[in-house]
Amino acid sequence: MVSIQEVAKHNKKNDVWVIIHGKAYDVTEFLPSHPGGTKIIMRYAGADCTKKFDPVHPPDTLDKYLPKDKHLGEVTGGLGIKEEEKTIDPNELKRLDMVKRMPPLHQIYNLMDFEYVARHTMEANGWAYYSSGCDDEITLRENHYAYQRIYFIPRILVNVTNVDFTTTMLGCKSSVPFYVTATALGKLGHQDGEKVLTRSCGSHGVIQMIPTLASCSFDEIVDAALPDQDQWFQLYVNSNRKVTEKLVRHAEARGMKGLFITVDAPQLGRREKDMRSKYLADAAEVQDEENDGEIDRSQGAARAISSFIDTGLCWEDLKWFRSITNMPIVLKGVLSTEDALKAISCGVQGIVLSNHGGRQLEFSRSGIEILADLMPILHKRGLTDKIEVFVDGGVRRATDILKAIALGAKGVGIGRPFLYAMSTYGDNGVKKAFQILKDELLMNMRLLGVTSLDQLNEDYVDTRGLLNRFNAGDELFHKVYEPLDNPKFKPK
Ligand code: PPY
Repeated sequence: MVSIQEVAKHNKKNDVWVIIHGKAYDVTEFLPSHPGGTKIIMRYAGADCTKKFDPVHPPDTLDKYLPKDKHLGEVTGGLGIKEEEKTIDPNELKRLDMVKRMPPLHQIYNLMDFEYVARHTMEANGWAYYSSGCDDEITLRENHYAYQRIYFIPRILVNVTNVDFTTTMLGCKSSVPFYVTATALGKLGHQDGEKVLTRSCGSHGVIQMIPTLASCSFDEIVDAALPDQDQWFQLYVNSNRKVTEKLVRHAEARGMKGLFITVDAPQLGRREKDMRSKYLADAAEVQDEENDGEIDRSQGAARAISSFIDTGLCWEDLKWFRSITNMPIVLKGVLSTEDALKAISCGVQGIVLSNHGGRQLEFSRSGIEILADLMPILHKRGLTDKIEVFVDGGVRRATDILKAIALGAKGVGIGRPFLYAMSTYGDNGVKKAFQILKDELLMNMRLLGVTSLDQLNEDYVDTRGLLNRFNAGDELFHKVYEPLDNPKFKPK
């Protein structure tokens, strides 16, 4: 046991204690190696940092990374919450008011509606982190627009009384041809983080891809699943390959049915909404830095934790991955036909045509556009059976999913919309999002004149407009899309 008064005394760089969930920790020696930098810890030196700590650290972090003798025990004498902000920002007051007046769930009709509510009710940092794209967000918007340049060529007079949209992806049965793709830091949106997605997937027969950078620990997420619920694991390759190997072996031991190696993020893209929001939130800190000349400006939530990712990852490493796991290996982030063909020749089981939700390389093409290029080549070379092709980015409607399936995708990854459903209405929100997509799938398959997904092919879509990249003028999208901001002038 240690008193709160005692903890408060340890607030200097050479002697730092913090309180997390009512327990004190000596982080002095750990300070220089904190992936998020020293500044953020120093802001909470001698005080409670639970609220800042939780969204970005799985609960087993302290046990894993801080030696036992630095765990100082229960704190007595009060909660120790440092007074953070003296005046509440008017935007925050407006947000809190809107939280109280959230539309009831029955008024949510489509996935954009969740995004609209999220934009107005999520905490600023969480919204900025989830919604951010890279640079000018041209790619982020293009991902969505690209689907609007494809039109359907339906068939009539087909008996569509019974429609079946179940499918199999990487050998896993799924109730739908989409999966919840990996997105980091679930606790920025909901206190239960990724477990909300797990539970909802369980109740709807949807596959979840568990992110390396989840807010919950990997085991917590697996434990939240039903016994027969299939999950995949998304991997950020750590430069310390021992750490990577341990993660992969553990994932396999815990029953993961696919290993999705992220290959498009040797360095994190520049997400300026995230950076700017962080900048504003930490304005006081930056001010201090300007005064003492120590420049360590916040880079946003994402860049703060990305330093471990191996910039040296390359094609040769795939043999090593094959030697340490029997899980199907999928490369997530393929953006060219050339790399897709290379992936096949390396013997991986799948690829995801993805530009990381428009968060990495600006002006990378949308997954759906690359799919339309790639599949005819695979057909011509007789390679379609060699690999499962997935696509993600910009999907908001079942029509988007059906276009991808018609063009040869095995399944479609959806990320942000489920985060927004989770952040606004929790489990019920995510379940409703699944149900909306299921209803849309049923209706649109009937209207297309197909009763199962394998009947769809490229003859059902007109892609002639696909390469005319232009802004399709989608009204709902423009209402939820938050334009990039400019710097703020100092207050008078
Ligand atoms: C992303 O933000 O796009 C991610 O994929 C997660 C992430 C977060 C922080 C560092 C690296 C990747």
